[in-house]
Amino acid sequence: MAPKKNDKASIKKDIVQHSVETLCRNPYNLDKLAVYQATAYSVRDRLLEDWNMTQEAIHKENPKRCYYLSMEFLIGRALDNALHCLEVKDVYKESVKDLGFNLEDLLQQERDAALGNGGLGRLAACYMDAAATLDYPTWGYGLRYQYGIFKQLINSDGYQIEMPDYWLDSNGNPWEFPRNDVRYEVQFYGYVATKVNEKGESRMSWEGGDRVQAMAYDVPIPGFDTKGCGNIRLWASKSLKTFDFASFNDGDYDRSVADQKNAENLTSVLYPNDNHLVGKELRLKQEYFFVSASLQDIIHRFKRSNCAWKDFPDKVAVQLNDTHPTLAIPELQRILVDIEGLDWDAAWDIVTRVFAFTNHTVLPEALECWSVPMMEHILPRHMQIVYDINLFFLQKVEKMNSDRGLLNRVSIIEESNPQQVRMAYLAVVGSHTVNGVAALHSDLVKTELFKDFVSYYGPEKFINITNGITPRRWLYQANPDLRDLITETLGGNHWVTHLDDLKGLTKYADDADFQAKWMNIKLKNKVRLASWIKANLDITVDPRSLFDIQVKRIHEYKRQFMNILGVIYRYKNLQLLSAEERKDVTPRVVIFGGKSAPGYYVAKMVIKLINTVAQVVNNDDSIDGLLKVVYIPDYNVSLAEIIVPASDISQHISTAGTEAAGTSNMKFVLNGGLILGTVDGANIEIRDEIGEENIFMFGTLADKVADIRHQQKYHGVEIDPNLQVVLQSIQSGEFGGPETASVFGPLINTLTYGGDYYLISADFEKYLDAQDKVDETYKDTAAWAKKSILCTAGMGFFSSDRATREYADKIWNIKPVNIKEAAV
Ligand code: 6GP
Repeated sequence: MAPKKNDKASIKKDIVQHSVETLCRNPYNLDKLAVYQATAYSVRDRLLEDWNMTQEAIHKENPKRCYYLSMEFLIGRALDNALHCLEVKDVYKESVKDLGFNLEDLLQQERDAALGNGGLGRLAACYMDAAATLDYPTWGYGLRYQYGIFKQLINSDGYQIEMPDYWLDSNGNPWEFPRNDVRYEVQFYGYVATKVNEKGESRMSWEGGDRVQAMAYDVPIPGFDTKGCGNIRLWASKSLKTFDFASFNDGDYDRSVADQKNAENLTSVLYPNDNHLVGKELRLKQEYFFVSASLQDIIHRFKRSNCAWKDFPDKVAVQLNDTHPTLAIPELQRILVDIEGLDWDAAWDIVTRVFAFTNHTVLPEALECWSVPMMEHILPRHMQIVYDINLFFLQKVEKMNSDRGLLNRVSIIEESNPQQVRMAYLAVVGSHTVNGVAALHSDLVKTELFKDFVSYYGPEKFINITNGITPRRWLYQANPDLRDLITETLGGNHWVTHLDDLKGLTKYADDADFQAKWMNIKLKNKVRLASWIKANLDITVDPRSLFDIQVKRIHEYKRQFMNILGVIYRYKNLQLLSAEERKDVTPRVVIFGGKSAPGYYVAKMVIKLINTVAQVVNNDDSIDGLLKVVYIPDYNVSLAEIIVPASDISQHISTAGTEAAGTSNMKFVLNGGLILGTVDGANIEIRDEIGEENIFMFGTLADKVADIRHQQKYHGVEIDPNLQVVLQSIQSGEFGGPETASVFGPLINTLTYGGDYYLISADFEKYLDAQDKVDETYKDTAAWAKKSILCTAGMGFFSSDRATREYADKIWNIKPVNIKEAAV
């Protein structure tokens, strides 16, 4: 087939052709949605050429490959990204213009692929972008949820309301290729029997139970400045029986389709919890369905390469994105021993050379445990295998150290009632390498979370790979004016794939002309966000105010509560100032965004408080517009692309030791936004890279947190006096009246009776001081501009290209494929 041509006439012809032939539309009756879709199909055709070439190149070279197993991929929109990667955005803009449409309008028609909750899922998407850009033979595997993360509405009372996100609506999804021919069976329930094989050996066999089918959908992931195109293979569950004729003939119409519905329900919805486990049976089934289908596919591909099992670890690396895919460990062991007939030790040697595990949190409520009776019921053979893995592991530990306490502590089975399988321990025992996602976090992984395992295995097994973000989406695409200025200043766009080049901006940090251009772009981005806020929320904000942003999942540990308490403090202070004093105040717009897990009561109350405060502050004319509070509903990847470039300050204020890394911190700084943050997660490394004079840091250090909690337990919480004033103003009904005030009682109690676990009171004064410093610094525009430029200049390290390379070199042991040469 002749390759697609990228001149305007060909592109227009392709779009019209898709409108008529794919979408069945009359060319004289096209709306934006139809033209978006036709455009998307035409871009997909172009991607497909690269996709095929890449897969062929990998197939020919047959290198070691890496598979990134993740229950979540928070991809966002695809069209704009693909246009940039294929370097056809300008010609497409012209082409759709000729057809009577504006490309930017068309881009807004696309629904986000929101198959993830937050940081973990977005990180997976950034790594797939980098792997494609760097030509690594890496595929992602995930689930094709029909409903992504819920849509968040804020009702008139300020509460979060959840609506289903049926992103695969009747319009179809141009960004996936259904693979009707790639299907596997996945088994659940049943029992374990002993069977004698042809060689007369007796083997365990998993029998009976239910079966569903997994069908593949491939999502192409374009690389930048390469012909390479990566892939995420998502599994959808299908019924093996399409229709039960017996029931149909008996008149039982519901039952005749029930099987199909039940099977398809399995991958219907993403669990909406971030950093929190909800131990539902359906979730466990999703996890097993996912790893079973993925491993069958990986093994199928491996077998085509005619290698022996002993070579499996030289051909295959599997990265477990947190514990969610950990069942892959007992599943591969089961396949090798029960089906392929390897002996236990040989199989276990292979397993432990294939898997590596990334931990993304030390929060106890997020650590996955599954009850043994539930596992026994759904996966009877896997439960036996987990017991055996544990037994052999504990025997080895005992040889080294027979301390009973130690054996209990490292056991994969927790002796609770009922017993639980500790998935993180299973992941550690079954992997060759375990990594944390920022320096401090990886340290805590070694010294706290897995400390007993470190003393058994030695420290080398536990490494750090600091997270990274893709500069393609998060600067090149989201901030076109800054992109152009950087490209012009550095003399080309080499920096997009070599982010360390940004260092070259350092020498312009003091240049007044450059500063003016730089700050003008920031202002333009703030105007863009202000217009969005006006159009969508009918709130007027002045783009010359300081934009102070905190957007991320709502979680107690992230302390949005502290932020809004600080806003109340600011508001009360403003009320006290004279007209003269007000002249000296830096006007602020405080912007929040983020979803709470539907069942997370305290987080939902924080959302309610923010909205209640916003209502009062925004309608109080007496403060001369010096403070505005905005809650942006339904925060998602596409909104982030508008919000991130518009920040002056963003807040990353988790209690020290709780945020594993954070990745939005990197996005903001990359776009010249300063950070107000705690000494936590990747904030620390960002400080080291950009210089401590360019970041506002405050708060209790991680190694002091436990002491303070201990003190509070015995002596109670001493509430900071400024905080006391703020709490009283809430309790007195200043926000929403006395009835609303009582609604906030339980939230306020988390600071007092609950023991202020997240140290809001302990950090409050330092937080306010840091905020004062921000206000002061912002008054000196040149000093601020310099800091902003140095922020961007220092961010080279945080490219997902660097992070992905580290995974490839230190864990996966894979090399890039030469796509052009191998394809000829
Ligand atoms: C998140 C961490 O909370 C965040 O700090 C980190 O940047 C991100 O992972 C990527 O590494 N963790 C999760 O989203 C999660 O659910 C189980 O962890």
